[in-house]
Amino acid sequence: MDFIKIEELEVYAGHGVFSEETRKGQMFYVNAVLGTDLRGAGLKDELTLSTHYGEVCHFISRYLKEHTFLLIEAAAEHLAKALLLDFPLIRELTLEIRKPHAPIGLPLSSVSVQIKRGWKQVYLGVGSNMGDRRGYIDRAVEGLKGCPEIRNVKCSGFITTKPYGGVEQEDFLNGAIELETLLTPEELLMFLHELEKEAGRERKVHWGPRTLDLDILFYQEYVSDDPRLTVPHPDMENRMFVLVPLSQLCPYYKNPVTGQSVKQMLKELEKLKGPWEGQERTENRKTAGKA
Ligand code: A4P
Ligand code: MG
Repeated sequence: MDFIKIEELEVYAGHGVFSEETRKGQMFYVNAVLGTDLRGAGLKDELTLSTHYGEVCHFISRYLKEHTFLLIEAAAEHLAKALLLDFPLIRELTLEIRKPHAPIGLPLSSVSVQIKRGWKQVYLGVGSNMGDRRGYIDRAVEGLKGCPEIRNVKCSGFITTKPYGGVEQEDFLNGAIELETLLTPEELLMFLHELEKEAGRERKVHWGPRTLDLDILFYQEYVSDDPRLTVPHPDMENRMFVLVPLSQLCPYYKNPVTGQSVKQMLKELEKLKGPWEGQERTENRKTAGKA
């Protein structure tokens, strides 16, 4: 990752918990480190391949003057999101807002907040085994694409699979989805639950039939063993219905816990269960949903 650094940008604005602060305003100083790829712009000497730091500075200044926040925490959070949404080549940023004249009634050289935010690479597993399976999945994909804090949504092919886990039920349609998001893992899970709810998902039987199931398989390098959100998905190495579509999207992506790539996991599983080809068919996108 390369960086563009903006140091001590002065902005006169009105953020603070005291009415005096919003009325009179005061000077704020902004530091920003923009994580991006500068190779193309560097080689070609071409501004359109980079992020115009002048535009970023004017954006920051305008944003902090046009909005009013009680807390510099909120100013930083909202400004970081706005920058990441408006300047697509910025993958991550560290943003500091400094307030040297904070009215705390004591001598103080400065107070500041610093946050780091960015687009995270995520892989989801998706499955359905009730009703119009492909329709439920397609609507979920549209739902993901419609979320402003999600971008670059890409789907694997979809495959028909026998139910895994011992519950007698209809065959599944399974796939994998790649996306980038500004949502935290917990926020993303909540959003996925909303999409499942919109698909009329009812939670009656664990591992039972469902109109739509969306699981977080990988969330960049994030690792959590909390049962409410276990990431990477703990059982993926035993699931053909996860590894086959996932290997279409990211064969060399490594599980941050085991260090095994998706391709290696699939190879190990195929050693145990036999090769995927010939067990169940890879579903053609045109016929998907009609089964
Ligand atoms: N949860 C924890 N970690 C995660 C995560 N990484 N992603 C929690 C999503 N959710 C996660 O899930 C139960 C709880 O798991 C959630 O509330 C969440 O907080 P659920 O979706 O309500 O219930 P579930 O899906 O029945 O349970 P579970 O354990 O998530 O099952 P799986 O792993 O989703 O497996 N066979 C085939 N062929 N194809 C399938 O798609 N799916 C399952 C369900 C079983 N057999 C299958 C398939
Ligand atoms: Mg689930």
